[in-house]
Amino acid sequence: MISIFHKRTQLSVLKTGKKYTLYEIPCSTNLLMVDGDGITKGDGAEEIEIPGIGIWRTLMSSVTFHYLESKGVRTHLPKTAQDLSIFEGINGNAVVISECTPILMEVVVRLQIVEGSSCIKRNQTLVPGQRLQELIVEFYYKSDKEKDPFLVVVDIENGPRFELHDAKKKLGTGFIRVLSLKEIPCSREEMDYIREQALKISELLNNPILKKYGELVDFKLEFGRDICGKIVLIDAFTLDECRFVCYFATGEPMQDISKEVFRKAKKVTPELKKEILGNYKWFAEAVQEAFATA
Ligand code: AIR
Ligand code: ASP
Repeated sequence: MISIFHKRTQLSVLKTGKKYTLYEIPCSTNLLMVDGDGITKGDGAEEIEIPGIGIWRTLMSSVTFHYLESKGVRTHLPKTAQDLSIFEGINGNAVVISECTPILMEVVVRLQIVEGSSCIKRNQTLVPGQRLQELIVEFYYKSDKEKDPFLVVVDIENGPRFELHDAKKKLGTGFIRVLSLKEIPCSREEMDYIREQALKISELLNNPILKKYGELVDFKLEFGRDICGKIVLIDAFTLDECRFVCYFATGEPMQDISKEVFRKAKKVTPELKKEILGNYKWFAEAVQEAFATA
């Protein structure tokens, strides 16, 4: 873990996640979110480090979050611009965020179905290559040890029941358990609001400049509650959270340049790390062109 200083005071760590470390900022309710260059797969089962990837992820995510904010999406970004030069020990791999309580749910939006999409395993009427007229929005319960199960809300007489199902089994055959009252991530109404926000974000991300470079296939979002209890977009938007199939000027077949490259790799080699780093740099620059002035 990196030591970070603000006016000679070492920042204390609030939380360490798989990818980010959150540091407390003295005399502030904001936090510093630092990307530590790790990349994981299999719900944290395998982790490698790619030095420099954090800078590209931070760039693509912060440009996207600023763009979404400017279009009316509430995010974890603080209301006033933050000066990162007051911190020592970071180098383009950190953002200041306002403190939020995460909602333990992953929200996936699908614009297309491709080979490897988990929804094919649950719904065999979906086929790879399919472009969706009506986008699919799905919810998953955030639990590494249960492998982020699929969250299904069933309306029963005395209110909604939140069921967990194995995300990789045909629906109806992979029931795991029902969430207890205190585990329920948010209300039915909040889920509807989150779905609406996810669709709005999808429309904003499907931007003509980005489309020049390739196609956004699907992406994952996370939400949290700010100190006023309002639901805001949190976490990040990077190639770790989406599939993006890029076009090549050379006419080569289209290729998914997202974290899928790491997920599918059988062996980690220096060449693989270089390829992944190159993909992330390329995407950060494309995102910057698409969103920085939009
Ligand atoms: N995702 C889901 N959990 C974690 C992440 N990052 C993202 C994947 C993919 C989308 O959600 O990166 O872009 C759908 O994944 P899947 O495996 O459900 O088809
Ligand atoms: N479940 C996430 C992913 O596949 C993170 C991880 O695997 O650790 O991207």
